[in-house]
Amino acid sequence: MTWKAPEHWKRSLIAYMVALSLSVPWYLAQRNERVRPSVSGRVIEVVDGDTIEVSGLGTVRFVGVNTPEKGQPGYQEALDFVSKNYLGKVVLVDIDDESPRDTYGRILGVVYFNGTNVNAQLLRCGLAEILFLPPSEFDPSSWE
Ligand SMILES: [Ca+2]
Ligand SMILES: [Ca+2]
Repeated sequence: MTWKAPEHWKRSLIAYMVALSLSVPWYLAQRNERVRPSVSGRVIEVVDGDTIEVSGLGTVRFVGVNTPEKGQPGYQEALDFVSKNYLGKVVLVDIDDESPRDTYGRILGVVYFNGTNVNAQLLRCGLAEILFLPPSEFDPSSWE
């Protein structure tokens, strides 16, 4: 004796499958728009030691660190370092999920080049100091 599901069960199962197949891509698209884990682009301008312009993305501020401002000691060194090593290169930006942009509208993120965390590299080279502004996805104290 074989058991057969009633016809209305089958219909509701199909309706459920259809709803699921429609909602999953929608959910992923929503999630993607909100989080956008990492975006790649070319460094088209180095604004200063901790701020770059990335094609297709905009102005990116290296999160978790700060390099000296114009007129302060170390400003030129940080600017030259970033220009020499990353200008024209394609980088991957991991946008800060907790604070995607700062108050100036700049994207906050960790910049990677060939797998190297550039934010951490600036710290290690003594060109930047930690600047931790919560909430942030990243903990710069774990980079050194
Ligand atoms: Ca992220
Ligand atoms: Ca700075």
